[in-house]
Amino acid sequence: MRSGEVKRRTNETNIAVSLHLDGTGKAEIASGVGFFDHMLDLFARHSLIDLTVTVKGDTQIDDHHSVEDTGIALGEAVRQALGDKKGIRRYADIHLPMDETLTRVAVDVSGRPFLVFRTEFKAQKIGSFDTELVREFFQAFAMNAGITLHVETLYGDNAHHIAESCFKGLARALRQALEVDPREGGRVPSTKGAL
Ligand SMILES: [Mn+2]
Repeated sequence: MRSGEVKRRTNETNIAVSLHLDGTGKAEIASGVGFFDHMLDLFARHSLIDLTVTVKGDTQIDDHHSVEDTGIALGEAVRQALGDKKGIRRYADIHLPMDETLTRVAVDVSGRPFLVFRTEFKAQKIGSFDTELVREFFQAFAMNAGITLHVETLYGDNAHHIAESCFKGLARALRQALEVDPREGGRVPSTKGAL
């Protein structure tokens, strides 16, 4: 079973993340941030990762620390679950439409953290959620999962749709890239022999 478990505590947040990569998308999410719960829930559903996230954060300030630190912990848990990355597909990309919005997500599960994030929001808030936190989450996740992650929203208007297309696109791309490819025969998918 490819599993990861991370507990992360600072003066700003107290986070527990546990996941099974080869799950069915079962989610138990309590991040303390309503819109972010919605994003993590659909991330689990579309990646088929079983995911439990519990966050106690300083949301009396704002949602920044809770969202960023959850990205860190979730990334660490994915990296832990992947181990030596033997047999995985490694690369995947997807175009994820949501009504008027289209977002492209490409990943390389490379061990080399990098984020390209070309998504702009026309609104600063979705309810009480700051749209700029979407980028903060993707940055923290990519750095700590050790993946190269490119996100580009090609077009779109509605901020809720744009955020959702990014999270669903990440989920669907990871679902492919993290999958074990039987043709790899358990080898590390790199000519270097290590990722
Ligand atoms: Mn929604």
